[in-house]
Amino acid sequence: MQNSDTICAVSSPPGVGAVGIIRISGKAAIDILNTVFHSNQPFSQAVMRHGFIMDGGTKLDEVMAVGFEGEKTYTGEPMAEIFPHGGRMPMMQVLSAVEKAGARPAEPGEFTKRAFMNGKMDLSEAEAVMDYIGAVSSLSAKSAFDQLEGALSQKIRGMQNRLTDMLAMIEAGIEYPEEDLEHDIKGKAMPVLAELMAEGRALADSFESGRFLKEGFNVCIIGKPNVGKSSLLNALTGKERAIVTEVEGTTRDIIEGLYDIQGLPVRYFDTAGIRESHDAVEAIGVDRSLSAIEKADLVLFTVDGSVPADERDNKVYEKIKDKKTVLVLNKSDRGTKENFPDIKTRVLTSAVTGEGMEALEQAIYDTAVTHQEKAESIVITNARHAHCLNDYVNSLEAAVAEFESGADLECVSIDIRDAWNHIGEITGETVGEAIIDRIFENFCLGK
Ligand SMILES: Nc1nc2c(ncn2[C@@H]2O[C@H](COP(=O)(O)OP(=O)(O)O)[C@@H](O)[C@H]2O)c(=O)[nH]1
Ligand SMILES: [Mg+2]
Repeated sequence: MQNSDTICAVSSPPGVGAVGIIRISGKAAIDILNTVFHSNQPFSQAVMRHGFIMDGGTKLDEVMAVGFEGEKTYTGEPMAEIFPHGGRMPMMQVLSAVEKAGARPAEPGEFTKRAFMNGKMDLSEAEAVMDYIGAVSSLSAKSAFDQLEGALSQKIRGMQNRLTDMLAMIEAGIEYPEEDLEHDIKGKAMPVLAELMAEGRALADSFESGRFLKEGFNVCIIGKPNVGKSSLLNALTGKERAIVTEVEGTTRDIIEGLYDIQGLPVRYFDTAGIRESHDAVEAIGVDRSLSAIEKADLVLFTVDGSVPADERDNKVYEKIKDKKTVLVLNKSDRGTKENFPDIKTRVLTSAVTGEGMEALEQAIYDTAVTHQEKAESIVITNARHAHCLNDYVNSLEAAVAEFESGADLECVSIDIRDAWNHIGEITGETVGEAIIDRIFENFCLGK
């Protein structure tokens, strides 16, 4: 499928750089390139040329440029790339010359949308492009790149193929009812259905930790004043972000730090110590701490472990009881007292000597990434995909229930077809235009 119009956009990041990139895609890409770009050497497929961008008789810029005829391009249609000087004016002038020569400005994500429409990549691969660009840690980047390379698509296609085989078998049963194949079919289909369901569930469940790869794992440092929360933030991120003093109520706003534990993006929130405060600013800080608890994926409940817990610690514990919690017994350099025996996951730390920091990081990592998920090589990082997988599992469950209740093979086949379609939405095979548009709208310009 070819689009009738040719699009163009700045593909390098906004702002000033040494060299910029202007991309052109569509039927007229090479003609447009040849109109604006003048070189001593003739055009040659996929060969970078030196030359000048001309607007009529006016030289606008001295650039490198390259053109790709045919369909073996990112978008699956002819493309050209011009590398002007990376300033605002050179880029604007070259872009407007390209537009004057017949290209129209691209919409966000339109290059990748064309790649999808032209069958160069499926929807999950296209979505992975943006995830890869936006990846904040090495694990996020790896999982996005695997998806971009088709790891998820292959897995989905494998599941679909097994469903297709099963459908063929069921249809034979529907077509030749006299042969009484129903019992045989059920016997063969049930174990496969169980297997497919388990795989679907494992994938859907991997979103539990997979979402952290994209959004970051939110870790909130909570405790009464002066237990060493800000010192912990500084020790964990290796930066002096938060002010540390002996004065209670020093931290009044939420201080955030993004950090990487074994490739997992972790966002730490240092908060105001929770206590009753008559100071208006501090009271707002305490309110913010309380709402930060709500959003936290994990709470580091921090106490001064060198002294027994007091009423103020108990009050803090009341607020976080329902959250996933690691108890941090800080100030271990001054000794330790037994505290909060109910909390199983606990780490002794000293923000001053650095003792226990690695153990604390490991405890954080282990809460985010469970063992089962470590074993599952493909991780779902996209809520849309998790949703499709849940629908898929539900349809397979319905198929199993129908087999069990002795329903018509027709009914079973409808559910299996539904399951097929639900995972087809991940690769885009069975997805509607509105969803496709919504996905690409969120892309950046020029991608
Ligand atoms: N001995 C010792 N002092 C600490 C430790 N962590 C923090 N402190 C001190 O405790 C005081 C309060 O620390 P701060 O990080 O501001 O606590 P916050 O109010 O919970 O944020 C400061 O004087 C820190 O130097 C620790 O592990 N050991
Ligand atoms: Mg503080």
